[in-house]
Amino acid sequence: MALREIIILPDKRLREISKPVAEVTPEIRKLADDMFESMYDAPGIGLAAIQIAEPVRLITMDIVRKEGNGKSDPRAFINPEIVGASAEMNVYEEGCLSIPEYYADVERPAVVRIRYTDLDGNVKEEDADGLFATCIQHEIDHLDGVLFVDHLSKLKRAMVVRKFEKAAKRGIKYV
Ligand code: K1U
Ligand code: ZN
Repeated sequence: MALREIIILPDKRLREISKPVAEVTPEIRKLADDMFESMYDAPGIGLAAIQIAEPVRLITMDIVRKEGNGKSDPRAFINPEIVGASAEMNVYEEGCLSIPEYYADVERPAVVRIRYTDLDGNVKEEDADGLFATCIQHEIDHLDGVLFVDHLSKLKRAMVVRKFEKAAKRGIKYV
């Protein structure tokens, strides 16, 4: 396993559309291991491969760790797709490891049905609700070059992007 650097706004690679994984190879499993290590270290509850500059459709997640009760449920999603969404919406205050120290309310479908391949190569389908629904939608957005600030008003998004552009020019590093 290796700790990898998480890329930060305004890095243009965050806007790339990630490529599907053709086969679950040892390289993909190694990438997932690196992502788990980097996600736990950050710390975060989710990570898309593009956040460590790997433009492939792979996500890691552990929403159980958030409770801080010593339990964990590491999960990996390969080529995840949303195949259904509820009309009911939910608002959650989101954060992003690629936009450090900025949080904002985002409205998304409360329940989504997802299809994905697991690390054993099995195609699976399941319903996601609560934080799982929020997090999987946030991470799938990353695979399509979309950031949670894109769901905010133009003014709010412009303010955040400008702040991070200025910080990058001044060489300010978020650790
Ligand atoms: O994709 C990412 O940038 C990770 C992001 C996932 C996410 C959080 C909240 C709503 C939607 C998606 C994070 O993990 S931000 C950090 C965070 O939420 C957290 C960190 C430590 C403990 C608990 C939560
Ligand atoms: Zn994010």
